[in-house]
Amino acid sequence: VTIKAVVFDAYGTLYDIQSVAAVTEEAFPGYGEIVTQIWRLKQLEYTWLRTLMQRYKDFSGITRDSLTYALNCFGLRCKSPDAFERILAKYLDLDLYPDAIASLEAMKDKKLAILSNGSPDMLTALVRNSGLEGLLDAVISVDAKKVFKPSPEAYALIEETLRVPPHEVLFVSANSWDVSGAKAFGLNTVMIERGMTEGHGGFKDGMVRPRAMYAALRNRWDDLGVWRDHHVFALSELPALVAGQRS
Ligand code: 2OP
Repeated sequence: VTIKAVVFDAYGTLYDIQSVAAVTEEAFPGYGEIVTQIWRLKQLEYTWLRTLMQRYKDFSGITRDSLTYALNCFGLRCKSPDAFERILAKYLDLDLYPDAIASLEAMKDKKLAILSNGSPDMLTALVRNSGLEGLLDAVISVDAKKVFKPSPEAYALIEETLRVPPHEVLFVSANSWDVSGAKAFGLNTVMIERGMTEGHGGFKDGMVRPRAMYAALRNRWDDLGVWRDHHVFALSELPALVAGQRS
């Protein structure tokens, strides 16, 4: 079967979530790095916990709650409500990975979409601000199902939206747990591996940098009993992979 659709995770895959570090550092000098990492770790944790608890709250609310958690860890207070909103606003205007646009353009003959935990308002803003609007056939939010990835119901939205069956879809994510979820559901998968080595470089004299801790927890492959189909180091490798893809 030929691949008919390529579907991307958003945060961490097309968009660099680490790009919030500058704005958190500006607001809280010396804490930008640690706040950034705890924010993202908690954000994902809350999606999983709320899905298990059947207490859905959209990703916009979860992103807010997890930023509050991260700031509270260090007794950090925003000088004004504006400052909090300014940090949060970066999530609507994250940096695209530099090879994203060229890679999507090179795969124009396929259906292209995002499937993300992000709420529709967040994803609409993100896609518009980054200029991806014209390149995507669909921007799919798990909000339609009120569960987060890696719940199978979330991945089912791909076929429901694009009308392409799972075995003709290539799902791309830099989040290992997301690749596992997609593979368990029956999609073809490719993991983008980024920053693996930071885990080693960031550990020195018994001290670990927050970003290295994040990388150790989230950038490595999790063995959850399924295996990814492909493995790349950058989005720019995808067009060639898709062109040669038969399964
Ligand atoms: C996503 O975009 C949260 O990275 C995850 O769905």
